[in-house]
Amino acid sequence: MVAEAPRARPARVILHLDMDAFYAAVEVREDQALAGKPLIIGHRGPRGVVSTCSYEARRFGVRSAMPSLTALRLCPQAVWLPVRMPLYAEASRRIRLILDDASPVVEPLSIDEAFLDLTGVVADLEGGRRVAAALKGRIRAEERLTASVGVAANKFLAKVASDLEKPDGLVVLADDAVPVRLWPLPVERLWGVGPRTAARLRAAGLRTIGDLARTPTAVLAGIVGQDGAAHLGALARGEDDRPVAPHRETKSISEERTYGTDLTDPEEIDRALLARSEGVARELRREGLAARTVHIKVRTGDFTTWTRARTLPSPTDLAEVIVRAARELFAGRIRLERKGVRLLGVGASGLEAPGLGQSRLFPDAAEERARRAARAADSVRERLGDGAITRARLLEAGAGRRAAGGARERPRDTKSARGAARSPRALGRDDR
Ligand code: TTP
Ligand code: MG
Repeated sequence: MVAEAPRARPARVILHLDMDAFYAAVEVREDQALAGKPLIIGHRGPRGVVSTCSYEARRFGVRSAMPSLTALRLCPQAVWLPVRMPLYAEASRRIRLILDDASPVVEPLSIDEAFLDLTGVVADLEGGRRVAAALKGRIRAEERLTASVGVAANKFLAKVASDLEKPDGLVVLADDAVPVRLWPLPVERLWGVGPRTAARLRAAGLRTIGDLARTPTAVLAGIVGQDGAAHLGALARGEDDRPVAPHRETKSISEERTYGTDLTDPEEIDRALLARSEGVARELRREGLAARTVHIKVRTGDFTTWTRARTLPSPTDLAEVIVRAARELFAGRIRLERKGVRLLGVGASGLEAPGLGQSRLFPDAAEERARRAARAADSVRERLGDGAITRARLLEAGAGRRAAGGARERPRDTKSARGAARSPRALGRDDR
């Protein structure tokens, strides 16, 4: 018998797909009269923000998350439309079915983007290119929408590649093209580099990814610390071994926090209930979901843990509604006696996607206004960042989802009920 030679890990083929001007493109599909026009999706009022806009509007400098007033000034002739989430969620679901046909390993990142692992489906990056072209073709034919796709040996490079020739792009980024295509890009394009890190790097004269790749790790460590230097150095060299984590259906969304000092002041407890409810509501909106059931979890100073749940008359994604239920549960169903609150959590389950078989999920005008305001606030927070929110997913118990290159830390005091959910905020932001 001949001993088997140790085998190197096979090269991977990873595909990243991101729809072009997604909400705007869906609206154009619904009304061809909008084609070719500068189109802005968002609330036009004084406190509104732009969700997205057509590429025609981008020529005037309009961008996602921009205050609507700025967009109005930059492009007064633009057509404005409100966000119609059920429509986009439905398109997203159908695109997802197309992606599922191409690979058994699909990781959706947001409503309009996903990673596919094609290792084992195709032999090499050129095989990946063929799959990419076929996917774009099907999405164009069946959905009348365009997507931009990147193919590379890892998630980071695939994501960079999909963005290089947007819209309607298809870029295969081989490792040997990293110096030409990756290195000229600004450091902000790296996962984990936010405005603060970018400013620190800039102050050290490091502006491009190439600047980082050429800087010895020891020098980089002096600027961003040991871990940061290892992480950023690897990405700058085009290395990233995070796996594509296939989608698991979200069963519940929850946020809980443990306090260093037990909470005793009723007002403080109420603020905590509100903050957790807001986090959960925001995450529901981000996922395009609404919840039928609200849970609270309370651990007192003596480690007694209480969980209580209540079903709502109709599903919601609004903090006002969630906190009302959480307050009622807390006031009516928990006996604190004189003990303080050590841990407080709010959760939502019985999740449904609005618009998928549910025709009048949000029939109320006042609620719709509240939702619009909440979404506007979401966009602002998206820019400024916020605390982590955790999700418990089906099949997730025990499956650590922390991605290898994920850089961001979950706040120590926030965790998921099942202990294995990731922080979607960290992924969402780092992935941009
Ligand atoms: P993106 O993929 O970031 O943007 P996009 O698809 O509109 O444009 P492109 O990818 O071609 O650059 O986001 C997908 C959708 O998410 C977008 O159509 C609207 C929504 N969105 C917001 O509502 N607010 C935001 O701040 C961002 C960035 C996106
Ligand atoms: Mg997009």
